[in-house]
Amino acid sequence: MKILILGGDGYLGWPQALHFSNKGHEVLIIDSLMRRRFDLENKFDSVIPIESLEKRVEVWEEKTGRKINFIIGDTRDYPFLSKAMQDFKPEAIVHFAEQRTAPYSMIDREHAVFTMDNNVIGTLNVLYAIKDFCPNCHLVKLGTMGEYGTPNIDIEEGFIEITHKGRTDRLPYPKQPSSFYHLSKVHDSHNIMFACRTWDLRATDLNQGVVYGVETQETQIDPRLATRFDYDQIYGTVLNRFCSQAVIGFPLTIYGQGGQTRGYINIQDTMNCIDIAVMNPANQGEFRVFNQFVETFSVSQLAEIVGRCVKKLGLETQINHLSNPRVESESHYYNAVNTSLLKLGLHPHYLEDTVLVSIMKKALEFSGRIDKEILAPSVNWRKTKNTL
Ligand code: NAD
Ligand code: USQ
Repeated sequence: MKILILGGDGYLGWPQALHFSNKGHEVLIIDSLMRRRFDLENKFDSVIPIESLEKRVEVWEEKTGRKINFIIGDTRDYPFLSKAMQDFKPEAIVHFAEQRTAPYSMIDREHAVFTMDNNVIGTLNVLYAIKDFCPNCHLVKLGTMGEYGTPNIDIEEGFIEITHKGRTDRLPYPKQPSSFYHLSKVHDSHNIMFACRTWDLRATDLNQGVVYGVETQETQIDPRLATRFDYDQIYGTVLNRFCSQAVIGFPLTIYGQGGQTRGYINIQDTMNCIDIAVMNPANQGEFRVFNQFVETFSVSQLAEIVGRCVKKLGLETQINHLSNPRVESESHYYNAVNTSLLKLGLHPHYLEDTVLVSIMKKALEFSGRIDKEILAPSVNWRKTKNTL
């Protein structure tokens, strides 16, 4: 199958490209490298050293004999995107190419505007390019569980059946996101649903939970194939951050009470879920939503597990309840459905102690690269101007 990976130089896009290439698919990566530019501009870096995209594909070919092509370009550049689509003619597009953090989108007006422009306009261009050049191509789009927020009722997969004044309909599940980043995903979902209904396109919106872990079957083939391991206050997700903090003895940064509960997924399961979505495409005209996570934890539970596991490496850690820089519920009901991917054959990897210890061992190996200065959160949701 011809698979286009948008955002294929990122944390998830790179191992996903390897995953599909390893299975014999023809893979093309498009990436604007905005993520690497952000690190260079702000002196942030991945805990695990990562190679340039050019080197990555070179090593992949050297190790496996398989070729992955790439083009540096931005989804917002429509002439560029449409040419790439016409030349490659993908049968599936996996779309990771967005500004993907909540704190980034809340730094100030400029970062909020960039997030909306990059994500919403980029995705709109992808929809136009599919309609104009390959209308049968299946779009697999990375959304987020954060689109739903934390309602006081069960979270369904994309849609909810509502009876109102005696009449019943299946409607999009109400969205109550908690950052401009998460809102950009809501806007994307609406645009994609509209395009499927109006132009008969087909798409799967994967509402993914927080991802943790750094190794997949393919990245383990050679250290130069490693994917990024973010731990900083902007791009680091909570469990990867706690692992990095624990191995350098930095008190774990729980924001507020720590009752914030989210869905979590191991990076290897992300690869498998996306594989399942691509191999079982939506029908023409169908807009499908899968909730992509395998288990839920509160932040406090994660801190407790990390504290227990780091002891197995002979280390101790403390917990620090910081004043919450975000505006979010710190104690709430959370029960989300995630059965679609399981029904299609997902065999989940759960957060066992051995898994966490192996992530921490990786962080320990490169602990000299962890900069304490970029661990503490400095983006406050209540302010319109924040400095990093
Ligand atoms: P990442 O920032 O590591 O990777 C995204 C890649 O897309 C980067 O390489 C970046 O340079 C590229 N990119 C961004 N905007 C682009 C544009 N306009 N044109 C071309 N390339 C562009 O992020 P990630 O963690 O790999 O996340 C990938 C996707 O998965 C995102 O859409 C994110 O919202 C979603 N997601 C991630 C997580 C997580 O925990 N990491 C959880 C749920 C959903
Ligand atoms: N948190 C802490 N301490 C920290 C970091 C985070 O307590 O040091 C808390 C946050 O306040 C939040 C929770 O942990 O309540 C999760 O935060 P996060 O930064 O790990 O995740 P989030 O901001 O939601 O974003 C991440 C990814 C994003 C993806 C989302 C999935 O960056 O791309 O969309 O996870 S979800 O959370 O399901 O929306």
